[in-house]
Amino acid sequence: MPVPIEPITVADRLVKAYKVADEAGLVARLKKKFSKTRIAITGASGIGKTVLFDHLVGKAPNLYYTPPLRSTSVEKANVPHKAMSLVTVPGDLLNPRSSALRDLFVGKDTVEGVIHVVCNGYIPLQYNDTTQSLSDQGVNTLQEYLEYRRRQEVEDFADVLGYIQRSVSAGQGKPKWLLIALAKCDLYANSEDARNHYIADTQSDFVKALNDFKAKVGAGFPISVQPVSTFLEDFQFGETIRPMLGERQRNKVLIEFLRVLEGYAK
Ligand SMILES: Nc1nc2c(ncn2[C@@H]2O[C@H](COP(=O)(O)OP(=O)(O)OP(=O)(O)O)[C@@H](O)[C@H]2O)c(=O)[nH]1
Ligand SMILES: [Mg+2]
Repeated sequence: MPVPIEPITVADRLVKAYKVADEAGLVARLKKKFSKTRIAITGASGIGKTVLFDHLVGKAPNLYYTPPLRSTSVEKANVPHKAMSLVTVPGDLLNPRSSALRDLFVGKDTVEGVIHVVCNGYIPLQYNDTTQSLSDQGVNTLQEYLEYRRRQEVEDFADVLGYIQRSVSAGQGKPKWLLIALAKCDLYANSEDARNHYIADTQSDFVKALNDFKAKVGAGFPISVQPVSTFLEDFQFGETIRPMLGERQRNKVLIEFLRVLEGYAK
């Protein structure tokens, strides 16, 4: 008597094909290729997050690239050909910022890593600034303006570090690293003052905030500081500061930044 042959359905074939691919390691390789490391870009308003984001996700540079207006919501995109997806947190101290920070730093959807942007105070005048309001706060010269903005940068930095630290302490294992971007470095590349403020001077408010954070999350938490430059534009406050990098040097700095970022995203 002939043995009955079991009919093989399409579904059976697919299951079999999946099993073969899985055993050969192909499924794991494909998953790795298409799963992106999610990274938040944080920092105060006007610090350069969206312009950096646009350069990393391939929206810029192009001939017609112009810097965006103040962001009012998060921006999300993948970095082409890299296993990374980026999300910016609008810097303005209003609703979109706090809800974005909550979404990105609390719960199981917490980001893997953080790019925190600072720019040595080279934040353009904001919509609510007037000469009078600045003068009332003792801000009249460029030096006073930069110091005033750097104080705001530190406040914002300490706030974001608080989010990271609470998330790490909650035991989620995320974020896993922090990359501090010294953005617009074309405007202050040789500045001893900037070097001291961000790196060397343990008395600077910035370094103090970072040391406080390190003491809380432990020495093993990876942190690095990397200069970056994107849009070569003059900065004006009383006097004009011109970018001191040419396009080729800018590209080198940007590529180096991407290389460091990629090292974390692997
Ligand atoms: N010289 C110079 N200027 C820059 C650079 N990047 C950004 N800028 C200037 O900084 C401005 C603000 O940059 P944005 O990226 O819009 O700032 P943001 O952090 O996204 O600000 P919010 O959207 O308000 O949170 C831009 O309009 C440019 O004028 C840079 O690399 N070099
Ligand atoms: Mg923006």
